[in-house]
Amino acid sequence: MTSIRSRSVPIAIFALLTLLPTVAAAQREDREREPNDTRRDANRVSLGVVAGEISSNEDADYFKIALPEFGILYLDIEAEAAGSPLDAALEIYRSNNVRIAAMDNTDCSYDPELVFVSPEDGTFYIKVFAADGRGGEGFSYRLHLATASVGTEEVVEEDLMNDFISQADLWPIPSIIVGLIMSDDGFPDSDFFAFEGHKGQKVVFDIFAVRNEGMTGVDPSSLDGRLTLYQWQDGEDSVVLAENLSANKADPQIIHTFQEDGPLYLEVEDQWNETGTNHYYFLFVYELPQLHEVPESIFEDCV
Ligand SMILES: [Ca+2]
Ligand SMILES: [Ca+2]
Ligand SMILES: [Ca+2]
Ligand SMILES: [Ca+2]
Repeated sequence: MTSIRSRSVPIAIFALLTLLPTVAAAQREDREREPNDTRRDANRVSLGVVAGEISSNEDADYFKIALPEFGILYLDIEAEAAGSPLDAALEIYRSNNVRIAAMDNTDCSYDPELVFVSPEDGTFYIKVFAADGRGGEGFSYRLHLATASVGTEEVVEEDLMNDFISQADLWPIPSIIVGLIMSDDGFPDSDFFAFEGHKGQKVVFDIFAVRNEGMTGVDPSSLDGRLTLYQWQDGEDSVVLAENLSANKADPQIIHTFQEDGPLYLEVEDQWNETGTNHYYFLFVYELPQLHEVPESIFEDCV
């Protein structure tokens, strides 16, 4: 009993830290203030919830938020999950108007969610719009904003024997892995990793490669990455659960909620099958808070 008791204190503190973003999100709810169709008219927001509506086909809603360098911002749109007909999409811009992140759909939902790490201390712009160009009365959404923490600072190198799913090593959640897409024989390179999750755990798999451009002291990577998440058992075919190629030289990212206990397999590759000594990446794998209820029905007929 003594050993369980002595362990329970740090676990309780850890649980509290993990819950903090959710608590902060629940305390504050704002409503968008039109006009906010351009960056210049962006509504200033903070962590919490902003309720809005894409009220016409032409409507776009801009918000702005101040972030510290390397601050993690987790954005989660609740629209389809709440019965709205809106097919929402999210884009993030730096103050110099360069787009640094974009997301349309996640897993089996039209609702986007994304995580990004601010490359500098400053103001960032969030654009919410209809991916299919359809808006109107009732095309409502709630934008949840929270912070997250990776939970480790240890960076571990890939095991180079990882070219096939059967060679994947089991890695913990959280992990920060540094890897290289490179081969000596002219063939494309793939890197496979296995992660043991538990049912209901929401995990982000996030590549940092081209995003390193502009970060101080780091050469940009030439990797135009592709991520694929598989379910697999030895002796069986693998099933694709999620994939992300990223658009326009943005790094790929997958946010996935484990539907059952057990390992899932992640493949990292270059989407043009290019390799080289400058095709390096950092892979961040960590847990996210659950910011709102997700109806079971959304995941019907969905792996
Ligand atoms: Ca609006
Ligand atoms: Ca607007
Ligand atoms: Ca969408
Ligand atoms: Ca490899």
